[in-house]
Amino acid sequence: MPTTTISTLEAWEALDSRGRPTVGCRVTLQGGGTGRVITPSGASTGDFEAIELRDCDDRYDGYGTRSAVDRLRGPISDALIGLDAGDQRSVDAAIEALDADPALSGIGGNSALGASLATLTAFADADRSPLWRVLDPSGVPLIPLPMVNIISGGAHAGRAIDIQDILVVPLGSSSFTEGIEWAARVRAATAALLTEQGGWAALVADEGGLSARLESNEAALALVTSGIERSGLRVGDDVAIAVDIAASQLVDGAGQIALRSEDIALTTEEWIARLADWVQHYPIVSVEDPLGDNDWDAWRGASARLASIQLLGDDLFATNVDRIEKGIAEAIANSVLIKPNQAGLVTRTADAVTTSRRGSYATVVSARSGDTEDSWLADLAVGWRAGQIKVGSTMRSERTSKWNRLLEIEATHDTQYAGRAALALS
Ligand code: 2PG
Ligand code: MG
Repeated sequence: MPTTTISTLEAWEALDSRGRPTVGCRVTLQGGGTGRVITPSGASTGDFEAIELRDCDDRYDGYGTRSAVDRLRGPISDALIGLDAGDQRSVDAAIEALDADPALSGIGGNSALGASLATLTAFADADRSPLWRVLDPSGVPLIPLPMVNIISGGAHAGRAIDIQDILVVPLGSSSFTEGIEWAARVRAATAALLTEQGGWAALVADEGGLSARLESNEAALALVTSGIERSGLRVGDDVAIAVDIAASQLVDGAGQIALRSEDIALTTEEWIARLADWVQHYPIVSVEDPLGDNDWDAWRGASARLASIQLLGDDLFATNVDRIEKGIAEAIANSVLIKPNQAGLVTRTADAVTTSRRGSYATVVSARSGDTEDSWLADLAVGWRAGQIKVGSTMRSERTSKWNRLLEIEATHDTQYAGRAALALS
């Protein structure tokens, strides 16, 4: 029996960074290797992602995960014990075989990801290799370009503004270490501007970004642009802006985009025109989920109109190979957000990265708004050579654990920095 045979699987209810229950899982191998993970959880979840199992009872407002933990201790454990952790595809196939629903609603996407990732990290432990090295056995480690949250709205900040995330991309930086310092500098400058504007409480949102009630969505874009200026960095050359509209949260009953903080609803054509106008006036290089996750026609229109910048599908693609293949075939968007818990399994996530790359679509590995102190996401981004990573802001430990892991890898290895070239810009 190889020393990497799975011998035990343990599971427990843990808490995520929003204080909601999630799933902890530890896998131990015959030779003593162990892997332990706590899974993340989103707030602006799309319709096409793997489904989390929740207890829907009196505890934790219904968010309890005892049922997910039971699946891990019972059927998932029974299916995995005796399998080789070095054969991730067979491990994931054994988890998939327990559920007739591809969205994993029976065993839970949260339980499935916990077991799948704990297996991968246990194998890396047994191999005495960093996790990224197991995924990229021979390459010079490619450190991703960060996308860093500055202002939050939407479901992450009490809907203070409608746009969910306004982020910065330090595209002129020559290393990750420099890029993250630039992003922190812009965050501090933007916070100082908010304070000076008077009366605004710069609250910390779910992902560590600033939150404030501004007069409009555009005012938030103007504020971050001023923050870049104030930080002494060159607007657009050193640091540019990315936005995540998370539009699935904004689509109203008539299929329009409702900007509730401004009390208006726009047709998708009017909305795309407005976005194109913002791209002209602000240093925006990346727009994520500008439209609802089922409105392929409107996405087609946006793909033509916003072709020069990175158009990123998150809820649209849901880290799902079939949806990414459809997007590539129809030239919809040009880049893919990669979230392991949208897919529910390591191999599904890895296949989403491979499919995107085959279609020349850029990839951005992403944390969730409810995340954990784990840092494996940083290793996945390096190991899969994703090129870009989005983790939230430069504060709150569930965010800095990922940045810190990238700082560590860059400081202790000969690395290559993905930098500006990772962006899907034409
Ligand atoms: C997103 C993520 C991370 P959530 O929409 O990209 O910012 O948010 O985890 O709430 O889906
Ligand atoms: Mg998103």
